[in-house]
Amino acid sequence: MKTTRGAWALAGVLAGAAGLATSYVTANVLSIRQSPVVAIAEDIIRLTPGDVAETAIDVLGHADKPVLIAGIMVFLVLMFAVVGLLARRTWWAPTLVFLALALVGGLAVLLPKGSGNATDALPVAVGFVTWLIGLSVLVAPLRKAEDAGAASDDPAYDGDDATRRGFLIGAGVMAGSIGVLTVVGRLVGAGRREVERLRNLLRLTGVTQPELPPGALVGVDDVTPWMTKADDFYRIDTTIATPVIDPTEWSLRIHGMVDREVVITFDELNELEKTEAWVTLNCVSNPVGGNLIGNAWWSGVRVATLLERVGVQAGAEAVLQTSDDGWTCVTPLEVLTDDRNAMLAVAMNGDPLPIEHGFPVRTLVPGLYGYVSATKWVVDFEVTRFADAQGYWTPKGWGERGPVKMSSRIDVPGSGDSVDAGEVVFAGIAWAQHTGIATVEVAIDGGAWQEGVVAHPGTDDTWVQWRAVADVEPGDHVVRVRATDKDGLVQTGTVADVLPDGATGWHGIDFSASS
Ligand SMILES: Nc1nc2c(c(=O)[nH]1)N[C@H]1C(S)=C(S)[C@@H](COP(=O)(O)O)O[C@H]1N2
Ligand SMILES: [Mo]
Repeated sequence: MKTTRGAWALAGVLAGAAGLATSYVTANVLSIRQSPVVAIAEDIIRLTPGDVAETAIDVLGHADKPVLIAGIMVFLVLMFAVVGLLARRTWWAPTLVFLALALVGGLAVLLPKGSGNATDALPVAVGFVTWLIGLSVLVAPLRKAEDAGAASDDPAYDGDDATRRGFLIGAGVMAGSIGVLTVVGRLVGAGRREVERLRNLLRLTGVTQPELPPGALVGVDDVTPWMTKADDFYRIDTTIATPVIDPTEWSLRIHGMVDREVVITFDELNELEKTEAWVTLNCVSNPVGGNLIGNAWWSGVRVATLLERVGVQAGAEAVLQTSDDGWTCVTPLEVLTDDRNAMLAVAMNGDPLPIEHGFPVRTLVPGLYGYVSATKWVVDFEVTRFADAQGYWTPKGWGERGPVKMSSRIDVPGSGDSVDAGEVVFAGIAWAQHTGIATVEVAIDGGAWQEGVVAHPGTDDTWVQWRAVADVEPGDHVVRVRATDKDGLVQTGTVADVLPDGATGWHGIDFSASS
């Protein structure tokens, strides 16, 4: 033995722990909801079959998550020790193990796609790089000792004292850094934990729980659920560090072309009368058949109420909205003040807005894409003219107005599914917010359009579920869908890209039918 196995294992454990520490700090600095280890724990909980999970909760009570996290840590420490031992022989085996662990972590963070965006994977990337650097730094003296021993005639020779000191110093510095990073990570994360606590304690007035509107369901399993849960709601924003706002410190300033400038606090907003509605929000970047769309029960204060307070001056056309993180958009005054009840939303599906979806206040305008209307973490309204203001996305080539384009999607059968030939049930969703969907048709293999059934939810500001039945011969087929809105406009089959103002074209899927 030139160097002890223990030293190599220790090098692996320390490098591994250092990577966990840097990823933890990164997650907290960016106010990301979960560090990678917590994300893995939550995914395991979510993917655990119900009966197993119930037994675990019976046995462990509320400790189930901490116990799971502790278990993951023990597993990781063992893996890191193995990595250290592997490093004695090769460089690629430890790299592969770290890579595999990083991939699992990255997947765990990005898998629940509702809650995340790409920056959520940054902590994992930082941790991975730390692992590689940490390991190579720590094993360098061990390798030197090993080589020196091999070159020596004395079988007991295990390198000089300087080399051993090198390893001990490296290991000590790394252990100390891990301790410091963990403390820093906790301190940095305290801000978000405190705001989460305040959010849980918040008592909102005039906010009711969502209730399924009669007639909203088309009665097909596997069609997109009527309500999108907050955790499943797509997330799009340009922020790197998620704004974490204490509601007692939040305010909205309304100024510009107004008679009296107003600054409204969260308490004042909370006292005002609420409007509530089912509204479907979608992203201009949603491709045909894509899922950057969600439907929720929103509660908030009408923007019109606040604009009446400030007195909008003649000649004003729009509001330049600014969020806490500096993102901006310009929204036409007419859609902010007409009967569609554009709102400053404080609740989503009956709960205070999730931090990722704009806590404590965001704007919501039925019928407009999010990029020109749905400002999360909104703090400033400047009443202005289109000629005098520009939002974040318009100079980058996106349309100035951004009204939602009618679209429809097939959910059932799934792409590539096999079904029984004969009468096949197709189902999905269609939307034309604030105009409303009248009918939906499907066509098999480019044949005649056949009308389906639309489940009308009693509002035009949401998606609708639809279902259609068509006779299908055995073989491979493609089914397409198109909608018609309540103005009689038929959804165009002309294919347009998402840039500059939303995709068009018919969604189609391939499926096969067997006799
Ligand atoms: N502050 C802020 N608000 C924003 C954005 C943003 O980048 N920053 N993106 C907008 C876009 S493009 C969309 S589609 C919606 C998405 O809202 P969601 O993340 O709650 O689904 O938020 C809008 N509001
Ligand atoms: Mo968007």
